[in-house]
Amino acid sequence: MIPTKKQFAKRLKKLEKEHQKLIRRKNKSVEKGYNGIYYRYKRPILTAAHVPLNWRFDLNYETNPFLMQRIGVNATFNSGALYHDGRYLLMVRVEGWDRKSFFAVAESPNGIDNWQFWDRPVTMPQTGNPDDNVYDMRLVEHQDGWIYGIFCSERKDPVAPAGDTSMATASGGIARTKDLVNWERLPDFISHHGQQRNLVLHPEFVHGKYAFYTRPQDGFIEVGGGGGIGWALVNDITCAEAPEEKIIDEKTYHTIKELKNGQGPAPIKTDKGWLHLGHGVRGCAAGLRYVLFMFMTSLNDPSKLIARPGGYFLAPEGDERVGDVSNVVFTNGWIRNENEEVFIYYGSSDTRMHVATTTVEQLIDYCMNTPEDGFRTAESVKEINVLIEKNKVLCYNE
Ligand code: M1P
Repeated sequence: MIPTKKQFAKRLKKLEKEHQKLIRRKNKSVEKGYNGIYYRYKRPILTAAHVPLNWRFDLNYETNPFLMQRIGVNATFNSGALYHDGRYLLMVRVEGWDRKSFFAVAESPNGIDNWQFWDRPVTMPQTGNPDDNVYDMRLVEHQDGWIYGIFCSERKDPVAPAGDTSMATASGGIARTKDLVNWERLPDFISHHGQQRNLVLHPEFVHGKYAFYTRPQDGFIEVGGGGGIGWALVNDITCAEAPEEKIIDEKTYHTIKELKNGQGPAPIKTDKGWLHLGHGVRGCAAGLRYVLFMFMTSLNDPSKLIARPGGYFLAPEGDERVGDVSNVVFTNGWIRNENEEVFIYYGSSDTRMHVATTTVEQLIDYCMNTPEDGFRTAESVKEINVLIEKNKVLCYNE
């Protein structure tokens, strides 16, 4: 039976009420399990259900009496971030039921909760070679005055044999804007070292050039001989071509980045050096495991590592471990505000978004004072013994 207009109106009211309740819900940091490095939060900050109702439902009784969802949203994850004029903004990767990802801006008054999407998703101009899919945008306010969006542009591989419906290529898409609404698309990044995912623009000129963190890879999934996080200087961003890519953070046997690693958001500048956050991937019987890790580079030379804390910084926990691609945390956005607080935005299992909060001071301390990976069990045990010895001489009187 076709619902009456009255029933339709009642259902719509209920939907709107639930949606508003979800958006307005407060989030709280979790004290339990605090590690002194950052706070996690009780709830995800963005889910598919946060996406505006008028992007998904035809709200007209005449054309949609069953109030069916006409366009489905599957996930909201891997978001770029920008702190602009005191506003906390995320460039969210929204994935539809049709598997296509697109970008949409969500804004929060405090960086933690009350995230609300802007009126429309981003309409990204195309190059002469249209994207089949786009995702994982890094937002960077560059010294040149533009806000850049650097993202992965995925296309069907033109050399895929007939009948192969999965071979794809990944390239670094580049676009710029002043307001996150109107975008100028620039040609894709040209690499001479294979495909590119996890391309990130450094926010300042280096030797008068644009500098990029790259991730050369032999294929769409496998990095192969690609090696790790690369560094490339580019003369002109309107036709970005990197003649050379130097690996600055290599993937390494028996570490959290044994199979691959990638720069997360653009690094944060501090008086002690540049703070970097990235993701590392290792294989195990359950498949690939994605975790976050940190390092620091020199202020004078952002391609030179000055601190390499060993192990992971943040790994999937509890519900974060389960989703469309389980056992994954991934980051491409963080914000440092005027109080030197840092908001780390991360996606879990390619499904939803979370935040963790800390400070610049804590992140520097973490990077400078966490032992490096010794690459062998004996070295790890040695570090624990060093700590036990150090703690022996302590005596806290109440
Ligand atoms: O599915 C896990 C992640 O896989 C890719 O990252 P990487 O290229 O390092 O393997 C990306 O597609 C990322 O979006 C995704 O979260």
